[in-house]
Amino acid sequence: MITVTAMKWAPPFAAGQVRDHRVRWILNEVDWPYEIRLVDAPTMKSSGYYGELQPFGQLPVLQEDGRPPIFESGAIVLDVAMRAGRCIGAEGTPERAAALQWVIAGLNSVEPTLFNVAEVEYFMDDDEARNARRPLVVQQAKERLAMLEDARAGRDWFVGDGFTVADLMLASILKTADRLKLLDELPTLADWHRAILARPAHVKAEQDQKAEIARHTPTDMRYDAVAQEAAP
Ligand SMILES: N[C@@H](CCC(=O)N[C@@H](CS)C(=O)NCC(=O)O)C(=O)O
Repeated sequence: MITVTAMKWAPPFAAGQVRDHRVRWILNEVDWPYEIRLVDAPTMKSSGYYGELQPFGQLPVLQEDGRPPIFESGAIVLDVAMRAGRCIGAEGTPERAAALQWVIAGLNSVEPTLFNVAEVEYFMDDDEARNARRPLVVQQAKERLAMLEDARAGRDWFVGDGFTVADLMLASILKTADRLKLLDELPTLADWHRAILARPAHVKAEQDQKAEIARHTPTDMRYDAVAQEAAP
């Protein structure tokens, strides 16, 4: 049986976007059954977790009987797709290379620009510093998204004639852009995004994650226990 770690609770802006949704999504696409292991903050920061499952004390991690655990949402998505032989083009083909390329491009060239904006909007307390940084990071993110849309060139899929992990990863990453209103000036990219997210495999992944988060509260994450441990 496959088990995927997920958070007991996440803040409202993150519900549906915590990265285990990518893993649930690809598992739903390839129709592999899995269970969710909900974890709290002290568990993620425990030596048993970062020592054996995820060296940075984060999630998601995919555990499977008879195999070493695997972390990094991108790596897990690629591993599942390759082993299932679905959504990733055949081994050795240009489609496989292009699918890998777009997954890495999403994680390495698109997502960081969106995080810069997210940091400004969600995590900076100093209003003056926030207002000073905002124009630059918003402009950089918008430029990168416009280039992404140019590269898609009106096609329904980033690779070949059907859905691949390239579409999955880019659509997953663009959830942050959508939430930050960065797709408003790119209506055709926004249309593509909506169409990819309407896939039943994604709808179920997102609904399941949101439902688990809604069943819990910040207290269930036990952040206080982590703070106590870290105190001098
Ligand atoms: N590059 C990693 C990032 C993992 C990550 O940032 N996970 C977040 C949830 S989306 C997390 O575990 N946050 C809790 C923490 O860092 O303590 C991946 O894609 O798997």
